[in-house]
Amino acid sequence: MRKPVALVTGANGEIGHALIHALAERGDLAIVALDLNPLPAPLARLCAMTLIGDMLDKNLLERLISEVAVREIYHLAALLSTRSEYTPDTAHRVNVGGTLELLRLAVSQARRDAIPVVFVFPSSIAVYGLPDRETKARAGAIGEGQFNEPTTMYGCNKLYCEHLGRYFHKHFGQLDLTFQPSGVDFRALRFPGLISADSVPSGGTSDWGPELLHAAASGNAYDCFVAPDARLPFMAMPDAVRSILGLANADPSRLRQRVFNVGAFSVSAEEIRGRAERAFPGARLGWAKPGARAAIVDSWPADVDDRAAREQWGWAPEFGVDRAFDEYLIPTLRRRYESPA
Ligand code: AKB
Repeated sequence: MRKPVALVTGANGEIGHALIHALAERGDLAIVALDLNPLPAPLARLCAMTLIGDMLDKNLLERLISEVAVREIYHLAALLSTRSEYTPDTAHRVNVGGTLELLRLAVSQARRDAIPVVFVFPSSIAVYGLPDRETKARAGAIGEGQFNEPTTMYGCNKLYCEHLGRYFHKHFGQLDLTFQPSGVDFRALRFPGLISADSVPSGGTSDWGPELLHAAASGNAYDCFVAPDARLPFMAMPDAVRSILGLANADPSRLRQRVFNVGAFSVSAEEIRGRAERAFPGARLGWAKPGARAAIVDSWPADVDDRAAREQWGWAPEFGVDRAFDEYLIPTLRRRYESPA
């Protein structure tokens, strides 16, 4: 009998690390981690199997479902927005090609055992494209159906993969006109910028939030690449992981859509800087001249309307802005940089 598992791609990223801990704590499925790079040993010990390789490698994926029964897929692997602008072809290949391979794997797996596979896809506020700062200021918290005109390759990739997921959720291969269900239970979250006290992201455009905070805590100088009044929705990493598992575990009969905004709090760069300076006096924080990355931030919403997630699967963040900074980020960063591991 093949062991039932949860597959985590991009396991070595910031969400991957936090999610593996949470899945291990949940404890109902063994974990298979897939990444291009080896996991740190303590994390690898929480997994039944760690695969070092490329999700575009068909042989690797075929071998995987011959050895284990994949019941849940957390497809975290992606090139983030700034990195994708430097290498758009690679971004498309990895972000879209990788998702397509994983969706195919989910169909094969579901058909093989006649058991649905839950496919959780972290999408992003990058799917939105607001035309200018004035519209952004006026729009406030925007709903899933608004401004779906991404300005970045990454945003296009995420929006298209949401559509792919919806397509696979319904059926796969409709030319025979039988509309056989694919067995893929696709569920996506549109994440705001994420802030972890344990890691600094790389390659993203919302990175100014976490970069500024980590720099202040570690005593490094930092010039923020967005204007002081630039505003984004953000979420603390523990809430991000809770939202992933909340959606994965949601009662399918209550879900009326496949893609959900998830929000926590909305802050400006000036507000994050103020909080960082109060917590870490002597922090050396300044402003760089806003450039292309700032323009991307200007095209993303200031806040998201997540009523659908709240109503359909009970989403509620535990960390509003005060709690996120005062009870999670600042104390954890203090411990981390005062006594480095
Ligand atoms: C990025 O900045 O690319 C990501 C995102 C908002 O999806 N953090």
